[in-house]
Amino acid sequence: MGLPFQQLKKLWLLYLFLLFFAFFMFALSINLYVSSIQNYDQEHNQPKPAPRRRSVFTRKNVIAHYIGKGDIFGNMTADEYNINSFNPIQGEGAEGRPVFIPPRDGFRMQRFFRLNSFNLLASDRIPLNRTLRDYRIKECREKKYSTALPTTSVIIVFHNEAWSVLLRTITSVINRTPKKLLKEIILIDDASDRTYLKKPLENYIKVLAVRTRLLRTPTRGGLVPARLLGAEHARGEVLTFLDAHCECSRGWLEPMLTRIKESRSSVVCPVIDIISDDNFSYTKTFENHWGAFNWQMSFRWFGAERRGVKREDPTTNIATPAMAGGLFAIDKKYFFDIGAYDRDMKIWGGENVEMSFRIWQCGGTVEISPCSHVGHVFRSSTPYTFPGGMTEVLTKNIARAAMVWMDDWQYFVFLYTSGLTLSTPNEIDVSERLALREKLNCKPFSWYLEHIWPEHFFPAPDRFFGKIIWLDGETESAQAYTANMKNLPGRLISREWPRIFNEIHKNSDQLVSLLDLERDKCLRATKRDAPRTSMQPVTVGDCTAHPSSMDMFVVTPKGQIMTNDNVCLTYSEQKHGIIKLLKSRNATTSNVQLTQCFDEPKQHWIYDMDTQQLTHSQTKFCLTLKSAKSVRSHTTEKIVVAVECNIKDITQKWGFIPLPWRM
Ligand code: UD2
Ligand code: MN
Repeated sequence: MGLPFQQLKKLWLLYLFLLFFAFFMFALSINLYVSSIQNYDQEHNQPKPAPRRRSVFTRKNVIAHYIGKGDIFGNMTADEYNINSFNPIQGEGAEGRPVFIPPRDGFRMQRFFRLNSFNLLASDRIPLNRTLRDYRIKECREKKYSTALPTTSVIIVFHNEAWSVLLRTITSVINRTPKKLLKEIILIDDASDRTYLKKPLENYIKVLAVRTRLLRTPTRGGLVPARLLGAEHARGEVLTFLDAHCECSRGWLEPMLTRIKESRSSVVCPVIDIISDDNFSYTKTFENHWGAFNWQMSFRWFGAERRGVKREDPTTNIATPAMAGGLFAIDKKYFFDIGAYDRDMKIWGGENVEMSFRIWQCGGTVEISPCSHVGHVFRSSTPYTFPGGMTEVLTKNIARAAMVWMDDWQYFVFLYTSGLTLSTPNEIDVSERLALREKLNCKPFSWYLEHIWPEHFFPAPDRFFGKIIWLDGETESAQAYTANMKNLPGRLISREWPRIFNEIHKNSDQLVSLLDLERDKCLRATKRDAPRTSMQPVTVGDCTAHPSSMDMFVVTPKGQIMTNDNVCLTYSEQKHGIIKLLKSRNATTSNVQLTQCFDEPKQHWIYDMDTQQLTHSQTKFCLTLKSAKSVRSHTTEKIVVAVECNIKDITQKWGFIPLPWRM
């Protein structure tokens, strides 16, 4: 006889509750751990997924799995990470669909996640030749490509890559590339220690339908020396580089080769689609995007609509100031002529920015082909070791790029990138690369900013860069600031930014010396992370010693007040009706927000050196500091809003303190 129904129900509920509780605690601990390492990652160049049509940056769910190199699941044994557990199930992941791991394997899934910072169990269930949808836009699908295209060597470097992921990359290349164009595949093993990457891999590639060679670096040097080794051995006319965790989709290669045939100094990247690190689903990325980098020289994606670029033909390439780095095709001869790679860049990072500067400044172009789609597994952390230390290696690579290509702007990098200082250059020798720049007769960095990335958010000689302080009328520096500015000859014709910048620059030493970090209050972002797709209000708080970027701003001659990551001070009208009602309960709501820059009047501001008011150009409202009660936290918060101007109002007075950024 079984238990009575009521009792069974209770037991069942208890069981459900316990299950839920255990899951909740688990998720919580993961979440705490993740947020503790996320800050680190954010500063360290982790390329974020490329933009989709709607906001994608914030959507990535990183809660339900383990990230990083911790020990909460115990150390993995060599037996565990050497095992090749590839066990494909027919139809899994077909058409780029996600894979779900049965609950009984949940623990194993978490445990093996950390090996590669992606869900290995999911990948191991997907056949190597899984099908993908056709992700190209109609115009691209209909396009006819010449059959007389140059041949290519596909070069894939890897360090301890997972078997199923590496081989799916290779299989997708073989299956979706016309044989005539694919000269060979070159794999470069960057000193991996996984046993399945030794003899088993050698045997596997022997029988492939396309000639595949495996080279090994003598010691772990990182992706640059590994790619150089591959390039030196390549026999194709074009080099096509891929990361070891990609899937090429239909028609991926022809558009890139077509463009290179047409213009051999064009370096072409595919649209990088997103293969989920969680479930290996393949998600198409919105074509209309381009890449650049932020104040820490980390690569960033931006939407093309912000560039005001209207393309008549949606199949034409999009020029991009920077490439993500992993996936691109380049004419082989041009690759060597233009200086290949900076061989002294170690392990990971910086080489993509260096190459982008070099190509553009020395006469080439970097482009994204909207017709070429390749998926890549974006990860939230780096799974492998960083011999020499992550920060040291990465910042040194960045420093090398800055010293060779950025002219005056290199000091900005040394001053405001954590891990670098003004004395860093003394430890670095880039003479060979400077000689290359000389030989190739390359253009200056100012040209690059002006012509290739005119909407950049870096300081420039015709811009203001520094802190915006609140002149509360009481602190000594506020009074001194006012006194100083009153004596400036230009103040009566002061509503034009170029003149204001001029006055500020002329008096910069004096103004800098007025800044009292202990007592002054600075206009600043409320959150550490730049709002790349959403908005965040601004506040006034303690000024920070740099290199914090929370209270550093660039002002352009048009009156855009920009900060790191392409974020601008924006006037946005309050919503009406129910939304307004709901929002008004939250004190941090304001009609002034930091949000993505686009060249529109609602992001233009005017300053009056006489009245020290900062005015929104359209509404003529003044930037004002307000105290408001937060309903949520029951505390008084300071927020910055835009309201009617009042010349006597002390909460509307602002001053500009320039910061040094070049020598
Ligand atoms: C991005 C690029 C990557 C590279 C990097 C900056 C994309 C999709 N990826 O980071 O190609 O430009 O930015 O450096 O644009 N590897 C080695 N040896 C090492 C370290 C890495 O061979 O010591 C391999 C690794 O196995 C992989 C490739 O280099 O195949 C790129 O590394 P990643 O996938 O960790 O870089 P990712 O995608 O985060
Ligand atoms: Mn990668």
